[in-house]
Amino acid sequence: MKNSNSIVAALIFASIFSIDAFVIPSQCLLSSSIFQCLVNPCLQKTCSSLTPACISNFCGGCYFSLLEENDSPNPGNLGQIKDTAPANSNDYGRFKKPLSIVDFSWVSPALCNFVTEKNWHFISISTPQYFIVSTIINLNFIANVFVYVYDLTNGDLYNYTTNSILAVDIKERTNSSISGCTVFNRSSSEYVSHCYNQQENRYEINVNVTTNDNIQVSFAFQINYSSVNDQSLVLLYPFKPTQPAYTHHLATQPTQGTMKIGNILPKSSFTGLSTTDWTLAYQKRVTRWKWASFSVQAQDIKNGGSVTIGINLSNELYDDKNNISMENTIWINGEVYTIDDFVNIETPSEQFLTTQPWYITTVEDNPTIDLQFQPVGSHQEHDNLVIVDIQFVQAFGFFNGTIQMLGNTYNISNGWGVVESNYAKW
Ligand SMILES: *[C@@H]1O[C@H](CO)[C@@H](O)[C@H](O)[C@H]1NC(C)=O
Ligand SMILES: *[C@@H]1O[C@H](CO)[C@@H](O)[C@H](O)[C@H]1NC(C)=O
Ligand SMILES: *[C@@H]1O[C@H](CO)[C@@H](O)[C@H](O)[C@H]1NC(C)=O
Ligand SMILES: *[C@@H]1O[C@H](CO)[C@@H](O)[C@H](O)[C@H]1NC(C)=O
Ligand SMILES: *[C@@H]1O[C@H](CO)[C@@H](O)[C@H](O)[C@H]1NC(C)=O
Ligand SMILES: *[C@@H]1O[C@H](CO)[C@@H](O)[C@H](O)[C@H]1NC(C)=O
Ligand SMILES: *[C@@H]1O[C@H](CO)[C@@H](O)[C@H](O)[C@H]1NC(C)=O
Ligand SMILES: *[C@@H]1O[C@H](CO)[C@@H](O)[C@H](O)[C@H]1NC(C)=O
Ligand SMILES: CC(=O)N[C@H]1CO[C@H](CO)[C@@H](O)[C@@H]1O
Repeated sequence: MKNSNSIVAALIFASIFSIDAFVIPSQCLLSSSIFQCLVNPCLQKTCSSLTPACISNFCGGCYFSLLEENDSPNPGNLGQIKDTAPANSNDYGRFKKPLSIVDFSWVSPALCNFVTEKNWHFISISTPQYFIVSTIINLNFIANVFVYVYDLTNGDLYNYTTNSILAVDIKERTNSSISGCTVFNRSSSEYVSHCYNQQENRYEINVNVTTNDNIQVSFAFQINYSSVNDQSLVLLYPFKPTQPAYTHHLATQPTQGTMKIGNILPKSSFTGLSTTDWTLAYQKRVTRWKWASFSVQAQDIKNGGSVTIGINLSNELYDDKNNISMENTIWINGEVYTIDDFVNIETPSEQFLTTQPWYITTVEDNPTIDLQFQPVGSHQEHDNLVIVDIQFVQAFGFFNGTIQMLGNTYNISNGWGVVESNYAKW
């Protein structure tokens, strides 16, 4: 993203909220230049309940600190996963069913939520030949969209990535993961649309984009998912009592659709397994996380036969006070299980994140996880912008190893998925 764009975004953003005239800071510790802001980017006046530590900072740019600088302590364990949906949008806990409307207006007025809510919709589809990712991240003041398609048979990668200042190209926003659409639409040949069709019980993913190498990629996939019959992980997690995050994860859901890649692949049909994540969260000032996910057909070593296995394992972001992630989840033949033990995600050193193996292991048994992830490619965003500092690395590749659980041992061999290592300062 270009810096000038973000400055424009910061200025428009500040003026939308009709903020006070700015104050020249008394000192600039980190930067030699004082940036000439037209308005005070600090939102203290407008959203005081949410911005206890709002600081205007003009050192090198129009900075504004939306939320507290200090990390608050992690909450206690959120308890057993419940078979139901949350009762409402502040019923913190873990659930197998999603909410039909995620409504954070109890936290603060919509105007304040506009700048602090982050909506993230990630979808991955693995077919025998292709590994496909489609993601829409909407921060309201900016949106980031990326799509990539990796051909497992020859290593070709089709990559599309873009930003939309003030999210002007986000034409529809959902209230939940099980209704309506999130639509990025710049033109009839540049759109990414993620919808949930309640009549048909499926997600409908429609994409038409031109890759960085000028190849037109279009696909339409349906991901079967019944919010009544299928099990998912829904986590309503308090960063603080008044700073919620809602996230709805699915893995191993069957998917089918068609894809066309320029002159390379005529429109063809595919079936596969998918992994999805729909998140609406209040941004913390600083977030870090590590994450691993896949959906695969695995082999049951003891009993023979094949089972579907999905994982969503993370570290740091949604931890409880014992550093156990509240969203560590495993799906075995569609049944969801939470993992209430520490899962170690051991990354290679920074410069080898996207080339060398990652190791994912548990210390306790049941499950005993012993997985190795070999990166093959990556999607990276390194933005050090006026308003945000994002170091985002999503590597895709294959997992192999074993998972022992409930007396069975499952062999994961060449299971395609992704890992992430992130640092973001908003
Ligand atoms: C979201 O929820 C609000 C309040 O319940 C409602 O007014 C609005 O129409 C919903 N929007 C969508 C896109 O469903
Ligand atoms: C994108 O917008 C155009 C016109 O603005 C419309 O014709 C088209 O149907 C939209 N596509 C999607 C996928 O929403
Ligand atoms: C995608 O965009 C291209 C280029 O404009 C167009 O030819 C094609 O019909 C579009 N495909 C779909 C499925 O909308
Ligand atoms: C998804 O559901 C539809 C309708 O029930 C079914 O016809 C289709 O085979 C399912 N797809 C997969 C990949 O299981
Ligand atoms: C949790 O992790 C932090 C940071 O690594 C560490 O300082 C703390 O001691 C850990 N707490 C527990 C209960 O293990
Ligand atoms: C796609 O291209 C963007 C911009 O060049 C880059 O930041 C990103 O890492 C690429 N993604 C993949 C999967 O290669
Ligand atoms: C798992 O991957 C590693 C590294 O890519 C490889 O050395 C090992 O042989 C693989 N194991 C299996 C069972 O495929
Ligand atoms: C797991 O499956 C792979 C591929 O089928 C095989 O090479 C490997 O020996 C199996 N590992 C175990 C522990 O059975
Ligand atoms: C697919 C999926 O479930 N992904 C989520 C798992 O956990 C990480 C870490 O918080 C989320 O960022 C993923 O989106």
